[in-house]
Amino acid sequence: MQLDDVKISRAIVETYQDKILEALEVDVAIVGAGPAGMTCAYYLAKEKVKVVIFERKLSVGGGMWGGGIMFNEIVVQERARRILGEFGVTTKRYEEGYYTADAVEAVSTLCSKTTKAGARIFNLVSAEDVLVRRRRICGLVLNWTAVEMANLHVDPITMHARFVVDATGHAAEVVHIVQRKSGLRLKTKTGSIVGEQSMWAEVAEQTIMKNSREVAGGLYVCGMCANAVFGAPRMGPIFGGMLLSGEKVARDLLKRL
Ligand code: 48F
Repeated sequence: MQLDDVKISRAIVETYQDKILEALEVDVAIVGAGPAGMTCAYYLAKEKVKVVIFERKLSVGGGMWGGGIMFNEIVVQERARRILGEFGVTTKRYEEGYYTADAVEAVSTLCSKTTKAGARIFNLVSAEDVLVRRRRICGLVLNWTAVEMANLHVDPITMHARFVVDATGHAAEVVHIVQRKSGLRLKTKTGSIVGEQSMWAEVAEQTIMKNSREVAGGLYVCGMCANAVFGAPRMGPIFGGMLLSGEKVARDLLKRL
């Protein structure tokens, strides 16, 4: 059989069209395919929840690839090692309470298990706005990252989700949009984004659990975004909190879906 170049193109266009159409109405839409967003999607997809992730960049993994200062090893604490174990990521004991994992193995395994569990990841797509109806976040406004980068005046498309999760890391992009445009009061102590504090792993890894929750009707925060929004420290290259936060938001959402 001879390969038909146009058939190859047709196969891509038709299957992508099916995928994106399927993604326009979901239970949960997650913005950001970093460790927190992927973990959240994994635990939802495992329970047959219809979940999609939109990721701005070409590659998934966010800040996990580079470990600390580009030494591609991550650290997790005892509590979080269980999650890496569930994914099948190898961990090595460094000292009591400290475990390391290869950052590349961690990202690629998280991504593989998350997509195989049924979560759909759309890379090269940015969330540029939200849908707000009856004072509730109920969807996203999406555009190609290439459009954003080229600063082209091209209108976006929209999708509907019963819940949206901001997993955009330090930038907390979705919550910033909601704060700027919706007029909604956030469920923080000030009613606005409190802002991230300086690095303190011990406090950051504890507070992230209580900060990983609903911040406005229909909108959850997870991962570093949770601490940035509720005003807690950053934690640097320890990644246990990202995994535990993703799992916690998934558990909370499962109760509501
Ligand atoms: O930054 P990121 O890895 O967030 P995370 O999962 O993990 C944080 C850690 O990497 C690290 C840490 C804290 O000290 O331990 O920072 O909370 O992943 C966030 C992802 O969101 C994407 C971005 O490209 C990245 O891959 N992203 C950000 N804004 C948008 C977005 C957007 N508007 N639309 C789509 N994707």
